[in-house]
Amino acid sequence: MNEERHNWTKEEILDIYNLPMMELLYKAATIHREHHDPNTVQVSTLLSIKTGGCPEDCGYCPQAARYHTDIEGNDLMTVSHVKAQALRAKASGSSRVCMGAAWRNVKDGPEFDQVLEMVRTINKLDMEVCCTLGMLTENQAKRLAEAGLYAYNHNLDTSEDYYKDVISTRAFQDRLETIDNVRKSNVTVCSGGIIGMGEKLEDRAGMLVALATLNPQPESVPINALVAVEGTPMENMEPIPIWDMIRMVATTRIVMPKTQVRLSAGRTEMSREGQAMCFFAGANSIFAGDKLLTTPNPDVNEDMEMFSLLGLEPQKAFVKMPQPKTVEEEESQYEAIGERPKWTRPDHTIERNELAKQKAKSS
Ligand code: SAM
Ligand code: DTB
Ligand code: SF4
Repeated sequence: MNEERHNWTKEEILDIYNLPMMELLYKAATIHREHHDPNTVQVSTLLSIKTGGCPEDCGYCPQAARYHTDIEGNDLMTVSHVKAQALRAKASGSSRVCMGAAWRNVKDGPEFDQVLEMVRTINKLDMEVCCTLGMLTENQAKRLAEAGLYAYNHNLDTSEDYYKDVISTRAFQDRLETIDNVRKSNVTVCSGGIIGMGEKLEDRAGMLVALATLNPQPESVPINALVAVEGTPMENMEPIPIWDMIRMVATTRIVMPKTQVRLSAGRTEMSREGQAMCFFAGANSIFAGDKLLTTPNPDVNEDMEMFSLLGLEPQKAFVKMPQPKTVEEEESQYEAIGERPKWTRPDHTIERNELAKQKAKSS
């Protein structure tokens, strides 16, 4: 069994990334099967609760106020609008809702209170709820946790070296600090990045080092292909070949065996065969719905058709099956519940609380 390792080096990760393709796929698919059900994919719906007008200068982002893009900005959505959208998402097979706001950071006040109410509302629908709201303090992370937040998305986006070329209004270290604040609450961490922004392979490996050496590793890692939006500084970036996405997904799977690897932005440009290779290489989540935050995404019916073609099933929310360690254990679970067990990420909350207790005892 390949367990979580936190001492990965850039050289080791580059060696994995550059393996002959068949070798890489075999290795990644083998590790994938040790920790996950290869026929289950989590479906998460994105909801842009506050669009556009962001003061930051992220070079890839259509929501930065300083770029002249075609997006329609709006104020913070109402709780009832969010509830209606979440119900629609649930009805179409999503088990998770991820709410995004074009904010630099969260500010305490009525808007944050409204977001907390959205979290409570979605939680009551028995769906996993995730937010991506920019930088957070420890106290804000705790308040989100109390409201029932399941995950917080905060991407590193690229390597520390390349970060300065992409964003100047904040530093890589700021991102790590927010991730740390999330970790101090019981909320799970979702953090990944974007490929196709003109970065070198070393930057892709550098980003994976930064993620894989977090202890514990993020429960979820989205891998986005840049959506080059007119009006942003990256509007003329060449699209990446699908092989880069497959290599990136496979490498992520190998260095973060238990993590949920999300095949994120850029799927409208990928064939079904290409996406199937990504699932084989260890991707086990997608964002569904015809829009990501502001850019197009495949229609949910198209995705469900692809799932049925590939024999994939959407993962249920909060499935808490103990992870079988042996074939015998898997067989006995199978007999007990009469269907294939749905493997899920082990709950690190319990592990973390236990570790904290032990630490407190020994000090
Ligand atoms: N403002 C918050 C922040 O930056 O953390 C949350 C929203 S922001 C839009 C969430 C993530 O979307 C970014 O970190 C980036 O990885 C991704 N993203 C934004 N624009 C993108 C694009 N054009 N192509 C691919 N991914 C993009
Ligand atoms: C992530 O890594 N990708 C999603 C989600 N987390 C928030 C966002 C993708 C945004 C793509 C550009 C847009 O639609 O505005
Ligand atoms: Fe703002 Fe987030 Fe877009 Fe950067 S990625 S401009 S912080 S919305």
